[in-house]
Amino acid sequence: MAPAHLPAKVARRHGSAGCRGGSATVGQVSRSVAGACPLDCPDTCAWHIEVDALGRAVSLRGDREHPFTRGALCGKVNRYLDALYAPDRLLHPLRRVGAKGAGQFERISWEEAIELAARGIQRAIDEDGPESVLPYYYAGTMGQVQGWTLGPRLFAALGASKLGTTICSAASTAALTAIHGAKVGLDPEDIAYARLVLIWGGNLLYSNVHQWRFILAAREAGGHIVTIDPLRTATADHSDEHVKLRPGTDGALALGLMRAVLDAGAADRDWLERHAVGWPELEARLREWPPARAAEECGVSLAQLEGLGQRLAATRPAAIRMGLGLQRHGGAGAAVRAISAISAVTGDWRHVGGGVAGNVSDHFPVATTETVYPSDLPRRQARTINMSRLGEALLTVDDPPVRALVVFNANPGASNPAQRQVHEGLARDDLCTVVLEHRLTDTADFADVVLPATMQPEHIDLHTAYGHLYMTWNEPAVAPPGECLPNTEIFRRLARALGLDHPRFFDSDLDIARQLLDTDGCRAAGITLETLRERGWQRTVDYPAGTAPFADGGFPSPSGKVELRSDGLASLGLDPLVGYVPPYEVVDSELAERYPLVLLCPASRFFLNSTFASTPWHLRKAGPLTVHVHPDDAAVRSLEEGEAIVVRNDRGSFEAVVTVDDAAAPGVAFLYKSHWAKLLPGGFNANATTPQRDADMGGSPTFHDNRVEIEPLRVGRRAHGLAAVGAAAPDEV
Ligand SMILES: Nc1nc2c(c(=O)[nH]1)N[C@H]1C(S)=C(S)[C@@H](COP(=O)(O)OP(=O)(O)OC[C@H]3O[C@@H](n4cnc5c(=O)[nH]c(N)nc54)[C@H](O)[C@@H]3O)O[C@H]1N2
Ligand SMILES: Nc1nc2c(c(=O)[nH]1)N[C@H]1C(S)=C(S)[C@@H](COP(=O)(O)OP(=O)(O)OC[C@H]3O[C@@H](n4cnc5c(=O)[nH]c(N)nc54)[C@H](O)[C@@H]3O)O[C@H]1N2
Ligand SMILES: [Mo]
Repeated sequence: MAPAHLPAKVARRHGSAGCRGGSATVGQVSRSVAGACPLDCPDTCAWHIEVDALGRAVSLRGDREHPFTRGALCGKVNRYLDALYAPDRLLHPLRRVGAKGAGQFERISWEEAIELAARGIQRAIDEDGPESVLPYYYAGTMGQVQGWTLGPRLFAALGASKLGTTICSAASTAALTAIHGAKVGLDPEDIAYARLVLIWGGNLLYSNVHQWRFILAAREAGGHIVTIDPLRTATADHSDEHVKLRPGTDGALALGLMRAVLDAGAADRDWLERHAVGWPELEARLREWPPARAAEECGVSLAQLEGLGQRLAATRPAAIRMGLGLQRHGGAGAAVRAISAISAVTGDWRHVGGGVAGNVSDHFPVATTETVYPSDLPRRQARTINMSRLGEALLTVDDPPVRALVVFNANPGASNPAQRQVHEGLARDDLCTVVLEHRLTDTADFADVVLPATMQPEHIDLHTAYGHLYMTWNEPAVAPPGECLPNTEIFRRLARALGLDHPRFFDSDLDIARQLLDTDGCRAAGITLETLRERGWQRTVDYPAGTAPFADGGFPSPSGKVELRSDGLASLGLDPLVGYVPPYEVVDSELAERYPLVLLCPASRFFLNSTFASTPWHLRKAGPLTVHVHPDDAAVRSLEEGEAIVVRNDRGSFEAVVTVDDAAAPGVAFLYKSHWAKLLPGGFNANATTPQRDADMGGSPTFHDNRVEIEPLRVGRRAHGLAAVGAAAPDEV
């Protein structure tokens, strides 16, 4: 394990993203290399890795000059080097020797491994056509180069099934695109200027920690901070007000609040007339949403809803920081639209610090599509498979069936809904599965071939962000261990083995980065590969923080306005007007008889999805898989603090321990995602119960719209393996 406590006396950078020298001996820092945290998180931190004379990374710290992340890393990433040097790091290609899922492998050479993978893919193509090949990937790294470029390019050229990348935020994307034209909005830095902040469906202190500093700045200037969440999270605890609404009813809350603004005479009619489409229709619809109706639907008191409505009517600027938790429900897209509409109704876009900050990644002018599908490379049409329905795709799709699956930057065996189906599908004997990974995950255990991939300090990458407006460069700091290769190089070798010879399959990582940056937007922002490598990070928009870029409209929608009524949605058969779509299982009273508890499963403080879920420090800090149950619900079921339980519904079940608290309302239980299923006593995590059902927009999954029942694990009261490692050592708290 790398000693993480060595003195980090290094030349302070501003400028070179590359190396800074010093005459160091072993263990002493000899150079500092600038990079980016690759994790799927809004914050995309700029970091520096200190490397010793032996070429080992010895410490890691945040870049103090980065305007958004400002030198602090989160607790889990402070221990990133534990994961880099963890004993479970894969160092060599492997071939499966045991049953699928058993995790038994033997070491093979790269030549054999690539040959095996290529043979599996070719056989699927020969027998069932190219659509029987499915690449499966997500944001295990958010790096643009190691992420979704050479792999998708290769598979598109083969004519493989395309992947609908829905698992996280597709409903939010569809809704933001419908209302604003793209994923754009309030600069998250500017929330410091707001005098009212609504933190809506996001647990910032766990999953967007660097945002908090800007919220504190707003509060120090007299701002009022409200968290809207069914759970009393740490974020809610640190806010001035908590709206503890019924899960999945945010759209109704937004309509009730807009109605209150209207009733207070505070709708900004002048701004709406000039910069919105559909206000008269929305105004008419708001007449159907008196605050009392909204309060009842959301399970909040009328006094609280009216109080917040009056505050919203009276306070400018008001900022909304939208998380993604609220859009893991049936009515997700409608909710994101309705919340976004608030800022138009209040005219908040006029003001610095007013408006909605959801996903802001479309402010990054990178040429993703052009890079993945270069014009000189023939591309074949193919069907799309929704990644959130992977279980179904592997078990029931037969036109053609999926015969070869290539997984990278993702761990669907832990992170996907309908986990039993996913595992059953992965266990199919007639499926060839290739997994590019750092460790033997729940998914890799089912692979025919496992290919060891590099981690962030070992490869080049380029990062956009979804929670701030700075592009970041990642320079390799250390040599890859063992035989690990970057994803890109693995795809080059695979292309060659598949007999492909077009030069676009062999572009270098720097070529790809250059292609991504070849846009007018980058030119306007003064970003080139050279400037980015030199400086480490750069702002991606051509206006500074503290600007209200949408004060006079200019949204990237077809009309250039906020589209409260969207023709695009109408053409999809969806309600064109901002409105409310109720959740599915939350409001299903028949289902509630059998499964009385709604189970939420949001971001864990110490894992990043299932990343870090095998690293000892992180695992110890996360503790055993623990379901929080309200005292009333615990009493009815005779559940005692700390006892082993089974959580189940028709889709499956998992084992956990219970803790009794009132963070949620009666009828709502919760736990944090995503322990590795194979490290849990029953072999499944919460996703054994989560539904494979699309939300209203985008084919998004509905992880939090999930009804379950909980009972004590009576069979022999099995002691929970993880409970033993659950207690944190006192010095680590
Ligand atoms: N530490 C850590 N950070 C992470 C992650 C992680 O796993 N760990 N994951 C990363 C990823 S991939 C993502 S997408 C983001 C996710 O992070 P967030 O955007 O914060 O999303 P969630 O964690 O799903 O849920 C956030 C909050 O929404 C609440 N919520 C659930 N249902 C509803 C609802 O119906 N209405 C409202 N108003 N709130 C609701 C949950 O109780 C939770 O407190 O975080 C990223 N950052
Ligand atoms: N119950 C429940 N489930 C959820 C959610 C929830 O709220 N509740 N949230 C969902 C959300 S928001 C998301 S985004 C998904 C995330 O689901 P996934 O995208 O599957 O994320 P992880 O489970 O973290 O798996 C990422 C894997 O990528 C690997 N990886 C990282 N970098 C690289 C690389 O450079 N090369 C290669 N080859 N591999 C790499 C890591 O080792 C890790 O195993 O999970 C979803 N699952
Ligand atoms: Mo996500």
